This record gives sequence, structure tokens and C-alpha cells, in this order.
Amino acid sequence: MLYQRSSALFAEAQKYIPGGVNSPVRAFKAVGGDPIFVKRAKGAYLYDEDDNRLIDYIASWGPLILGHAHEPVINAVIEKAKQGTSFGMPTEIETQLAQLAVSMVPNIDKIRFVNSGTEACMSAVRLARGYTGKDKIIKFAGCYHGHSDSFLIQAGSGAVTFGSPNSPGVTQGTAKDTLLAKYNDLESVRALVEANKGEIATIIIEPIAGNMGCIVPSDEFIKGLRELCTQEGILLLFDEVMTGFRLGKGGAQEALGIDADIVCFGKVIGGGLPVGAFAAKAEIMAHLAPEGPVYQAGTLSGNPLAMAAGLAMLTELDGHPEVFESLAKKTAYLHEGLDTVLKDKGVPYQINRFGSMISVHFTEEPVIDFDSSAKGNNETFKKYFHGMLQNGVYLPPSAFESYFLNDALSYADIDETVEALKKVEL
Ligand code: HOZ
Repeated sequence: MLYQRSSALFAEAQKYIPGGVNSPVRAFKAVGGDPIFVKRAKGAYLYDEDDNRLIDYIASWGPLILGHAHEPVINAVIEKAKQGTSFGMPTEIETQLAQLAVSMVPNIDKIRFVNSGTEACMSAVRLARGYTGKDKIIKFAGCYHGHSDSFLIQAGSGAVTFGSPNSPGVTQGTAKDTLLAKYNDLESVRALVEANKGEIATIIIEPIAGNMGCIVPSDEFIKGLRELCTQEGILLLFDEVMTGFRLGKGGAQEALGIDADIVCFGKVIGGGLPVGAFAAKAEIMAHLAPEGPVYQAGTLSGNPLAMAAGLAMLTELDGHPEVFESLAKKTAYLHEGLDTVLKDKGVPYQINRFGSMISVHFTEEPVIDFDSSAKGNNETFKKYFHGMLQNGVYLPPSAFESYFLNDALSYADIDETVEALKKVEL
């Protein structure tokens, strides 16, 4: 496949946009080569500027769970746009989406809409601090909660892909309030809680991690975390930006059977438009302005186009919960196919999977946390990524990202993907 026009567009973009992209992982720095510029997409396929058709395994990093340009979502946005695009005043559709989201997710009474997952997590931590009156937070190495200052401490995703898990620009003052624990290691959390008794507002976690590849928490770890938080008066904050409305109507809370105290959303809840949200029981949400003193605001928060896309998307999922099962089955089928081919390639590998999230790691040992994920062989990953791309399959361009399957993918597409892998030399 040729990517000449993409390369020319990338050269032009670099003149005016830092690194030629508006979000670092897109630049292909971890895998080398020039990024693909997309012209359009439909269902499970991306069509790039060179008119190549690619089977898409990122679905805009998660939001497009039903595939690209899904008609009910697109039509809702078109109809809404005809009535005006932004008012900075309340609209009925905000309440409609809030009501639906609250009805689908366990353990939440109220929800506040923002514009991105970053904003959701940043605001949720402020709320946790305001509610508890405590300053410190615990996060896990390799978890990524967006790019606000408190979270760029041993962050995953693009931050680690580009070697700045602790970004310049984050002050010591901010960093000192973020304590770092090890994913799947309850003792590391207990030690921090013990050493900072009574000072921790919240423990924030990706309940299924997706920013150091896909990593599943052990039962003992996630249950232990819930118990510890309850015992110590710490709010358990689930960052469900990736998992919310993807692993089931109730996201990871439902899939794992664990209640969080605050939940953050992004991606699917916006149906492909910029929406983030955070939610909790009414008692906690009452601390948020204008009901309470914790300030949080935004001109485009609850934007009607974004709400229309989100409402159309959640209405589809609410009415067709079988989609989650279908996606999990397709992901298991992909797992089996990749496994069968990789066995014969003579390289060590691990495949992690939960629901419709999956990742391949080129390493001997099980990938259960950031350290084991970072041991993956990036040279092999590069060959894998580019080999698949040459054969018409678009995977995340970094070993630290999860794939997100969309339900427009057919079994034939997955078979084609597995056939593509057979042609790749690792
Ligand atoms: N933060 C996203 C991956 N976890 C990447 C977003 C993008 O580059 O579009």
C-alpha cells in the first residue's frame, strides 16, 4: 500500500502544528514512519487520503463502538445543528442524556458534562478533594487520566510512549500530592495509605487499564482496593473514560461488580463528539457549583451537538445491550486468531483481553502492570504494526495502547486481519 499523499500532508502539517498532530500518539513516533491522514470512514473501515481501505481497530480510541458514521448518531447531529450549535444556556437534551446515563450506570445519581476525559478526571479529583477536605491522591504507574498536571506522574499512553511520563511543566508542588502505586499490587497501595494516614482524598484507577496496553485487575486487587477505601474514608474514583458504556451498560463497575464513589466518562458517551462527564451519588455531587463550593465550568459543556450524538449513541446501546456480548465474542475470536498465528512466529508474546479491549505484548512474562508492559520488545512491535498496516489493518501506533473493537467489524474482517498477520515477518 502507498501512503504518498498522507506523507505530503504530514509534511505540510508540521509547518503549522507542533509535530504535525494535535495529540502526540497520532504522530507514529513510537513506530516510525509517517502517520496516515484519514479522508473518511464508514462502519469498520477507514479510507485514507491515498484511497487505501484500512480495517480499523482503534475506533477513534474508543468512542465509535458501533462503527464509523453510524446513521442514528450522524442524523441526530445533523438535525440538531440546524437548530443552532451552541448557546451557553441550558437545553433540554442535557437532562435527557443525564437521565439516560444515570439509568444505565450503577451507583450514580447525578452527572456533570464536560468536553473531554481529561477535564472529567481533573474536575472529579477537585470534587473529591473538596468533598473530603484532603489534598493527596493515589494513582497507578502506567494509568493515564488525561493530561492535567496532577496525572502526569508516571502516566501511560502518549506520555510514556514519548518518554515523558513525568512531564516538564508539572511543578514539584503539584507532583508532591500525587502518590504512585503499582497496578495489581494492593500492598503498594496499603503502604502509601499507611504512610499518609488521613491525608488521601481519592484513589484514581482505570478499572481495566487501557493505557499500558489492556491490563485486567485481579479480583483480589480490585476488591481489596474497594475495602481499603471504605475503611479509610478515601473515595474510589473509577476512570471509565475507556470502559464506560463499552464493557456493558454499567461499564467496569458492572463488569467487575465493584461500586466506585466517583466515575469519569468520555469517548462512547459522546458518540464521537467531544464529551466527558463525571458522576456520583447526589450527596457527593451536591458539593459542585452552583449547588456547592467546588468550582467547575465550561462554555461548551453540554453542547447541543455533542449531547445529541451522546444521546443517540446511548439510546442505541440501551436498546441493544446484546451489542456488548457481540463485541466480546468478536474480540475473543480475534484473540484466538492472533494467538494461532503468533504461536508459529517464534517470538514471545502475550495477549491481554477484557470485553472489547485487547492488546498484544511482545514479551515472555504476563503483562499485569506498567513494569511488565514496558518490557515488551518495541522493535518487534514496530514490525508487527507496519506489517499489519501494509496489509490493510490499522492498529494503535504504540504498544502502550489498547485496541477498541467496534460492532461494525464482521467475522470476515477479523478473518482478514488474521490472514494479514500471517504475511507479517516479526
Ligand atoms: N489519549 C489517546 C490514547 N490513549 C490518544 C488520543 C489521540 O491521539 O487521538
